[in-house]
Amino acid sequence: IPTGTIEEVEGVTPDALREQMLKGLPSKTLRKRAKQIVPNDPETPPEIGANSRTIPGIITQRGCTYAGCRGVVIGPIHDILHITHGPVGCGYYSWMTRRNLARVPEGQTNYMQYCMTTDMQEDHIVFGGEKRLAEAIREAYRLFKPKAISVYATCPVGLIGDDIHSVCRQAKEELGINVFGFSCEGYKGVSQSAGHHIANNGVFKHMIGLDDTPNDAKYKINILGEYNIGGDAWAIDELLKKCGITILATLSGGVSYDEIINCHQADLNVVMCHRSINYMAEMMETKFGIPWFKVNFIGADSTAKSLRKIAKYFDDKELMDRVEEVIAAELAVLRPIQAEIKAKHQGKKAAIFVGGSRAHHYQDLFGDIGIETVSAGYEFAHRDDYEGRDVLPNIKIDADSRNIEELDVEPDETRFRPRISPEAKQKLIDAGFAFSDYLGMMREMKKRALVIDDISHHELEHLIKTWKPDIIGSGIKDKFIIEKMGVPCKQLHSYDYGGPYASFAGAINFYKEIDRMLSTKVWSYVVPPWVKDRKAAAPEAPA
Ligand code: CFM
Ligand code: HCA
Repeated sequence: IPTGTIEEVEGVTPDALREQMLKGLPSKTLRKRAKQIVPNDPETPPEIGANSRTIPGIITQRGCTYAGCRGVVIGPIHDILHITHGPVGCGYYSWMTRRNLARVPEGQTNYMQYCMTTDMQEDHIVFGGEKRLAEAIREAYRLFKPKAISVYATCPVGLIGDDIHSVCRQAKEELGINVFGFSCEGYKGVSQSAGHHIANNGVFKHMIGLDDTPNDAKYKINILGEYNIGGDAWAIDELLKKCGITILATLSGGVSYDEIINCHQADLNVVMCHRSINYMAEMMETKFGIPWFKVNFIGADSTAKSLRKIAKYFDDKELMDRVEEVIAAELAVLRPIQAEIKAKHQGKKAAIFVGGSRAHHYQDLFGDIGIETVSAGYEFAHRDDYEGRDVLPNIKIDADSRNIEELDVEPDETRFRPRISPEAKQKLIDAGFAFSDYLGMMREMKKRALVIDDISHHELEHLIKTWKPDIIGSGIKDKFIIEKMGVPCKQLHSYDYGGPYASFAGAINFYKEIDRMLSTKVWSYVVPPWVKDRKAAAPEAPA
């Protein structure tokens, strides 16, 4: 639990800033937003309004269910042929817009650069699109001969009621390959989060456990919730290899279909992004007996902590020693660079608003170089990602679970194999080891830091004007608005073409990048729109 309180920033208390943000909103909107803007308490995280529908008229950064399913969780599997069933726009706008990288060996299949869609026309909306879809699957098979085809329903498909699942079942029979569909219509749920859930269920049902070939490597793990943005998964892979730990599959970054169908052979699942994949971790534990815990490879100390946790789980002296050696060698390179950059930026302040996990993880990385996060929030995470998983039983209505098919998962009697003895597990728990748990963002933020769920542009503008953060971590939808207000914005979704930022090597990249961004003179030339006397505000700016 971090010590200290954020009493005020630039002479303004968190409560006063919150008032400013809420002032003037219509009363219903105000009541709703008031629940979503809360000063933090790390000891007893306050209840926050999360995972509720954005009020129309508020400019949000959120995406849709289709984006969460096709774009985030399944899209990165590079040798599945992904077909978007719908009008051309959804396919087109999900074509390589997320930086999930893949390095595919010569001779192996990579469909990542392709964009496949049924391109529905008015005729199909009126008379139904199932035939069109069946033809598209056949055509795709004829041209590419993929191992698996995956179909994604977009909004109009749900509205007209095409049964994509029966089309997929028939195609599977006809073609003799794995074909499956996702009812991930964009309007389901309140954000991309519903799409994660639908994707997890489908991957579990149609892929996990298909290939039972044993794997006799030592220390076999899966990394869940790591999507290889900017090469993060490669950086983690390299680090774990040095320690002698084998990654069977990374769900779903830089990963192949064959790796996924065999990944239930692992001894352990570690979870990076809890929000997008906690469902999978739970289901694999129930069905196969694979335990899971949360890790974070973003930030030097967090990376070291996560490595030690994995080594401790395996309870093997040789592994523990190797992990310590690797940590020592990596830190010997990292610490001097970190210290030099920290000396320049100690005391600066950041605000971070991203997705469903990075607004938490990146606080550690900024903290490494002395930059404190005074305000943060997720776009679409749920209360457990803020307050900790222990609030789960108290959450009565989970807004998007109403629309999501739940899978009934039971232990698979023939394949269920406890990976760790109950005694060994209990010993770890007694030593403070948290399985199947996530403490959430709030317990790791300072008291009274302002936590803002699904922040709007209006609120962001007040934050910038009043608290004047030195840097903001966010995404493409607000980056240039922020920068036109004179504040550098690091995209923490796409990494602005940079990365990797995970592991020790990635942390060094990040320190240097933030140093460059904060050190350039260009920000002193930018005059925020609310300043009247532009010349006086930036006397040195080129005319
Ligand atoms: Fe998980 Fe992600 Fe994130 Fe996410 Fe995303 Fe992403 Fe993100 Mo963009 S899975 S919740 S739905 S860590 S795409 S790789 S960067 S919003 S914080
Ligand atoms: C998505 C993908 C996204 C968008 C990024 C952004 C990503 O939400 O569909 O808003 O900058 O990481 O690519 O989150």
